[in-house]
Amino acid sequence: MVAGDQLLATRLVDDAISLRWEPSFVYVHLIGHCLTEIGSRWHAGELNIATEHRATQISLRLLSMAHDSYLSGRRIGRSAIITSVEGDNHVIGGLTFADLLRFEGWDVHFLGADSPVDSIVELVEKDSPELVGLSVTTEQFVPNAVATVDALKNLPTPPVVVVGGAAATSDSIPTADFCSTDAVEVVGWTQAHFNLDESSMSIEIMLVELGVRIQSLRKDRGLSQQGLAADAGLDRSYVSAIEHGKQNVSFATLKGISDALGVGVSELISG
Ligand code: B12
Repeated sequence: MVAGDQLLATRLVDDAISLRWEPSFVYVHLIGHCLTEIGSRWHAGELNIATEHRATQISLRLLSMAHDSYLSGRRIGRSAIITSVEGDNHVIGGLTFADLLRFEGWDVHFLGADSPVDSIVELVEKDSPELVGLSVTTEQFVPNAVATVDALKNLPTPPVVVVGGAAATSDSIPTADFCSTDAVEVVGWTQAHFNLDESSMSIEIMLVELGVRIQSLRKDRGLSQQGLAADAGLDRSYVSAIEHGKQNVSFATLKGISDALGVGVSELISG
């Protein structure tokens, strides 16, 4: 990224995705870490602003690629609005949290950088998301984070508000429901807060997840839907419906599919 070699950076991230690294690892420890390091070198006067800008643009491309690869179509029927606070132009931390939530099945509206307090409040009133995530990276914008949280908490039906980013601390933003500099920690907190563990998953969501797993295993083996259907003794359109989570399946069907894919039934169910 420092050398501006977008092709090589793309190949590395592509490899990480093919090896099925956890999305949080690719977002935070690979791409995010590079940016943090580049920031330190810029601060130390070793890199100029143009080099840092170029790295940021490469990161945005890499994140978009990772987003498209990891998104599964899983939906849990919860919605969130994520944005950086008024004045703050750093978007990548907020985008990281937004995408990690999307991978958990949240319906996420990401607004990007520098959203004025009033406009955030207006949108929240209109869309009524269950969760609002605010990003604040530089300390000078902490008062704007506080003002946004306070305005949201004064709404008749206030959303849950989490604040993240390098300048987010519970001491400076006491009215937020949760503050952390670590997006993965906030995803965990959110899932627990909304009781979104496996046992609360609806059958509908479980079928979507099952379909995604079957499709991914089938593709790994270079099989077409027709090929899998033939091996499992099923109709192609039936396999298509299962892969899209639109078909409840019997144990016998699951066994047929797992045999055809060469995996155990338990692997199909729990991933
Ligand atoms: C890229 C960058 C920029 C770009 C941003 C472009 C863009 N489109 O995002 C630009 C050029 C605009 C920029 C501007 C400035 N920047 Co700048 N920037 C950076 C840099 C190099 C990378 C930031 C980044 O994306 N990091 C990677 C992400 C993944 O990390 P993160 O933001 O910390 O996010 C993680 C968590 O904090 C958390 N998180 C973040 N947001 C949220 C939100 C929610 C809801 C949740 C749950 C979690 C969460 O999740 C992420 C993963 O865990 C950092 C260096 C650094 N150490 O981070 C400096 C840095 C943040 N910038 C800094 C500074 C000083 C500035 C400027 C003031 C410089 C200037 N004099 O003009 C301006 C401020 C402009 C403004 N009005 O905001 C300082 C901040 C120092 C401080 N503590 O106040 C840093 C640390 C550089 C440094 N070493 O001095 N910057």
